[in-house]
Amino acid sequence: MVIDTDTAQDDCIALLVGLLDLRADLRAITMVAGNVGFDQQIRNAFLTLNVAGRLGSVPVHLGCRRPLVRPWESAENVHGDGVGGLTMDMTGCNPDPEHAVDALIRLAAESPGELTIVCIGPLTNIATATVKDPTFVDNVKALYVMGGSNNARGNITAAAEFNFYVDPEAAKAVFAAGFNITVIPWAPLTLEHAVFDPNQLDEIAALDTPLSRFFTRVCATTLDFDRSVGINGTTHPDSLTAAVLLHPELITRVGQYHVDIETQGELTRGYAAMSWGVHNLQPNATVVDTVNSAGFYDYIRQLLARKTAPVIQAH
Ligand SMILES: [Ca+2]
Repeated sequence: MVIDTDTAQDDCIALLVGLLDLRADLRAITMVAGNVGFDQQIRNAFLTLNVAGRLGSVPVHLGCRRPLVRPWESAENVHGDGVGGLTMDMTGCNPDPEHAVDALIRLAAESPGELTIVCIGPLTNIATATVKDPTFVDNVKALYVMGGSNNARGNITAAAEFNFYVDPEAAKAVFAAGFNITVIPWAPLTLEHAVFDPNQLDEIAALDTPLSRFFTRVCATTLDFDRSVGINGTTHPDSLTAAVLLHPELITRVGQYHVDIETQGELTRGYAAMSWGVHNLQPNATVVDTVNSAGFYDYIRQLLARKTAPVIQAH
């Protein structure tokens, strides 16, 4: 697997899933413009590699620094810097010189039909790879895409979820390209099944491992934001996306949908129209409707209970 990420808050937890789950074979981390400033996202990825004790073992490839046709918009009002102010000495933490789009194309071509990409940021890199290499779609086994809402509320606007809103043209292109896609939507799935409540956050903090301390710090800013908008806990769509790839038994119901992305709407830029089979549209995606939320929480808690050995002291 590869994780394509705009690394901030739950992206970091998704990276931990890819780095620490014994079922995962994480070949690369690819970076795309999204949540917070691009250079901050790079630092966040290396901070996560460090706390996992995996610095130097997985390459970080830098990808597209802005959406296909629109200016970049951040979610820094939600996530701050994405890691709760953590810093460390980045000496020796160098991204791989190969561009993320080229890395995605190469990794897919090296093992046709075997690579799954966990897409937890805007889909700019994936759309670009699709344009650059006509064989990319067929070489990729599957995309697990965090984005959109299934006939439910957005987050950055009433209609739209952030990843699809930031680069709607990329999202539209990816859903039209013919990939085998599984979608992990923001609402209702994340809001109903992937929010850790205050008791669960206390349990995680009580683990008092390097990973649990990292989790608490990284999620603190987003938790403040979530509470300000009426969500009583931390939201985990990205780590859920990685988790259900590795543990499909966590999924309790899916549906087949035709998914298309609004690029022109006056009020609905980035809206994902998820058609449920009655509009004469061929399904192009499997959308996860429900998961075992207690099982997902237990999985993350057990992951964070592991004792890792960070190489560099973070502050
Ligand atoms: Ca993300």
